[in-house]
Amino acid sequence: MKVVLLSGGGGGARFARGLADTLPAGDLTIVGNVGDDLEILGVHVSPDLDSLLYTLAGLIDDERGWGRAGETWNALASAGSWGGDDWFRLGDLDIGLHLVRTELLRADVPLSEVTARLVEKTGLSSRILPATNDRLRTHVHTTAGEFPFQEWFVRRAHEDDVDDVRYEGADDARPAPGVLQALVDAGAILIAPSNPYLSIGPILAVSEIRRALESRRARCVAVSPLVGGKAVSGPLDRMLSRMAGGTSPAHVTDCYLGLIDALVIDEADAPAEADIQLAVTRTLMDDRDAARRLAERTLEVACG
Ligand code: FO1
Repeated sequence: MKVVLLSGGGGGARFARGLADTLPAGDLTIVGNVGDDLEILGVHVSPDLDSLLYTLAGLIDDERGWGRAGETWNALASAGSWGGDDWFRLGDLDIGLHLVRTELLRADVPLSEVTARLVEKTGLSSRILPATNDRLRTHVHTTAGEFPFQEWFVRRAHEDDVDDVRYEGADDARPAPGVLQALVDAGAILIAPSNPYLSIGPILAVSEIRRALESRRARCVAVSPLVGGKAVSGPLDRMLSRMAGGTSPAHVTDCYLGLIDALVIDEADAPAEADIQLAVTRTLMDDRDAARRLAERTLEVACG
């Protein structure tokens, strides 16, 4: 069965690895967020696509949750000493990938083709597609002003409370080649346990992707990124409380109104009743086996 996963980095990437460990080779297509992308020190960085690539290829630093295992930071320290930006930490191993991507993009190779070439180099059988090849950037409106995503998330350590999120360029963005066809061909569509505002929001802000989900024939199942009403990592619980009024499963499903048929939630979040099908399981992916079990359970729910 062909499966499409909409995903950010981090938890989404770990869930993607669980799916890849479960599904037959070639059955998984991942549509990745590009709203976090940035240009820094002359290179184009696609953090979520890279977390997916590194995690699936076994290259990720599992503890940090982003970047390469065994990383060193000499180039960054040197750039910093010459007055360059060093708040966004690019490691020596990581920079190699950004150099290759940036060179190809400057030669007008679209991001989807660049990503396909990088995936091919790892020998992975899953497909990773950027949601769009067009420029789409997440900005957050906070109590301290409006910031491009990484300026707020990394540079300001996501300390300022968020009132709103804007996806610059979304109105004109078209789905990357292969995205709509993958959604039509899918036997199941899954939404990773990623931040609905910051990771999945930019994907759904591409109107043709949202419309494809609204008119889906396959079931669509999301996995809640909350455990006991708390984000496993990152600012989601604070954002949901402030922007949606709470951190229950209903507050998560409200982010996906009309787009999902079921939500997989953690045992710690089970409510007495709900408007939508809720499947309860253990969602914490503390190791690769736990991610595979969550993927298996989510696929069962998707198959009805
Ligand atoms: N996250 C940080 O918290 N600090 C960093 O300096 C940082 C650098 C970085 C470099 C490459 C990359 O692929 C990811 C990186 N991340 C860093 C993670 C990233 O900012 C976020 O986790 C994602 O954008 C959210 O999914």
